[in-house]
Amino acid sequence: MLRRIRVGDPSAASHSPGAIPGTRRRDFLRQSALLASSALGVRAIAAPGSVSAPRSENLPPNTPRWMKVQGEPVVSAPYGVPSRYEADVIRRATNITPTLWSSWSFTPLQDLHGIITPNGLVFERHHAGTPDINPEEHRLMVHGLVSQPLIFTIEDLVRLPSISRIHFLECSGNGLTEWKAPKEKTVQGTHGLLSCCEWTGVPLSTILDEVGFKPQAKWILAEGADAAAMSRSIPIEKALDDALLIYAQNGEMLRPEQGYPLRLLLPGFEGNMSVKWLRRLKLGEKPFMTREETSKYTDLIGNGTARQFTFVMEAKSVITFPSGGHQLKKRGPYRISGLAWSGRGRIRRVDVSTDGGRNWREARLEEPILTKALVRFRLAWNWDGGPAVLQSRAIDETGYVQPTRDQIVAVRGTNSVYHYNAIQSWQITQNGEVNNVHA
Ligand SMILES: Nc1nc2c(c(=O)[nH]1)N[C@H]1C(S)=C(S)[C@@H](COP(=O)(O)O)O[C@H]1N2
Ligand SMILES: [Mo]
Repeated sequence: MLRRIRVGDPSAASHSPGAIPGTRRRDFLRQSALLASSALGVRAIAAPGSVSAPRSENLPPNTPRWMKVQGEPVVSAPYGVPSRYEADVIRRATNITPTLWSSWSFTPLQDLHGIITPNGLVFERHHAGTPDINPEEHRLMVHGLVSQPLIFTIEDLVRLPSISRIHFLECSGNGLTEWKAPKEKTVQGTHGLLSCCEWTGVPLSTILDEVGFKPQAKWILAEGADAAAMSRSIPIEKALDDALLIYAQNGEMLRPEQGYPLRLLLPGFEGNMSVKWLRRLKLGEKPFMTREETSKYTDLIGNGTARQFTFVMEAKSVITFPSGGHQLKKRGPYRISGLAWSGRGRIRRVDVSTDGGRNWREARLEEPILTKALVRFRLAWNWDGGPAVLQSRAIDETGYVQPTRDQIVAVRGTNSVYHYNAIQSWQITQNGEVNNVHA
């Protein structure tokens, strides 16, 4: 026989020690339960007067199976992994590269909460795969226009004064498939070359002081120890400002894919300049004109010329719920949620439109709002069951406004690969499907 349970009923409270019986609490819970049921298609849990009809022996009012036996013993997983029910929350590789060595995988932004990307889900971009580096055999050499060239071990570096900072890292190729027509189905594909970690390391300025850089030194060549020997020229101003030599990520040593045992991090700059597996810094007077800044990482403009050294990732935002591939089950209240970021500093405001950009409402920005970091935004929305087009627009502290697609195409044409930061449109159809469209 089915039992009726009322929230606040002392018999129900036995399994929820925090429950406070009382009318106001009961009303609040009732409203939340009803809201949850209408917004998410979840059953109203024990809404007063309702009969709970369990579809499984583990649902209320039964005692679930997992309360009747002991669980897994401590340290069954010496290094913990997510629940097996989260097996779909994974990086996914692009299908547009011919090999998996010079390729990339995307962060599943649709499944993440808050602003931090867990280490196992940080997108990867390698030009020649991930090297297997023994930290004891790894060195950082600093030379060129310096008074004292030096070679550092990882141990040497870790002993120097370190700091931790939360910053986003975005590949300048994020969204490259979207220039001409909407292509990727999900936000993982359209925006997933993006991560945000707490990075720990030594300010590059500290190392430059150690080696005593000469006044004529204006650029630094950074070289990786992978088979691609990935190399980029870094302006000295950035090196002295907020550049970091990173050895740890979200509290543990870097993951091999992220540059173990040492990487450069240039907050707010295009991802490719944050050289992984860093082995060499050479100070010089001029940019070194490496392959990655001549043939690659330049932007063709409509008039046949190209831009070079487009370092900064301009302000951008995207709605992650609801987003491509989601299915809204019924009309009613939803909470739109998404991410905004700017390579120039803090996000000041995010606006959201549900009618393809005709009307805009200001979203709520969630703390913390950090410089050159992802910011989570949210907005309540009532879906009336009709067609809708959801968009978000970021404005950063410099006053820069994220462009519409038409605006960026007017300035840049559609022959670029990198630095696509147009407003993203998610179309909601009458059946509640969510699609990537250009609006
Ligand atoms: N040595 C080296 N550094 C590198 C790369 C590389 O292939 N080799 N890829 C770059 C590119 S294009 C990007 S976007 C970022 C990606 O960092 P992640 O793999 O940690 O996400 O690393 C950059 N640093
Ligand atoms: Mo990149």
